[in-house]
Amino acid sequence: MKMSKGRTGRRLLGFAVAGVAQVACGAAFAELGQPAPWEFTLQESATPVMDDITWFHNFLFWLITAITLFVLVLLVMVVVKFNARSNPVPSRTTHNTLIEVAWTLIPVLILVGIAVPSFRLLFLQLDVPKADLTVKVTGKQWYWSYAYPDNGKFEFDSLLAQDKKPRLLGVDNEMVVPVNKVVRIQTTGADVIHSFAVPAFGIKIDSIPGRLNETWFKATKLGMFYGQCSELCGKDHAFMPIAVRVVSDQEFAAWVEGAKKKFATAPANSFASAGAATQ
Ligand SMILES: [Cu+2]
Repeated sequence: MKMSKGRTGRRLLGFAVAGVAQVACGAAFAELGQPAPWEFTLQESATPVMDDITWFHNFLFWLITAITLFVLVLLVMVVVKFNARSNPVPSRTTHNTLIEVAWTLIPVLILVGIAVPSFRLLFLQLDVPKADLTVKVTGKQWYWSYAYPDNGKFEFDSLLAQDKKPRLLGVDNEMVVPVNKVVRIQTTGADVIHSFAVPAFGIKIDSIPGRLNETWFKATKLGMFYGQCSELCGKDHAFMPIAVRVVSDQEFAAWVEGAKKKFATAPANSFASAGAATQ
């Protein structure tokens, strides 16, 4: 189907208006701890590590934008000022020491400027501080198991709950952690490689059979935080969400007491013990 120029223009204008409206609404729709419709930014941060990731992402974004615009301006200048019509007798200049030093040195300085916060962030992620509690996360086809070795050695399975909101993110048993406490995550896979990822916490770490990977987070906000398995692990890869509830110290202590009893006898626990038995 052929469109007239006017119609194409109107369509483009329509898309542009819709885009701007979505940009304006994107912030309004953004919800803590979960994705939002038409959201295109990073999820709102809930840990110091994610604060740094967000800062670094924005820093790079503006840097890249400035470099791209600078190169665009240079290209436009070349096209306009130095084409055959406006510049019929080209200069035969081949070297300019000052410019050559500058275009070597300035990119080096820019890369060093990127490297410093980049390495600082890497070390922040990789150096696990003294942990207040450890949660062992086991990825299984296709659900997660959480064990709390510091809090009474109970383990439970967390499966997708079809009836819960948000759709495809709600689970039957959430992982629960206290607010403002350093939580060490130790993760492994029981069958194939999975990946434990919670965007608002800035963590994503592979759960590999036969290995114990380690990461950490310190949630500074109360609420529900969702993530998903982030390594293709089989047919139900998309249906093994991660749900973390961040609560106060008192609520956490109460939850631990309840969980010890609930998961000592819960039938769902057979999944966890079945996984352990086959290892
Ligand atoms: Cu998986």
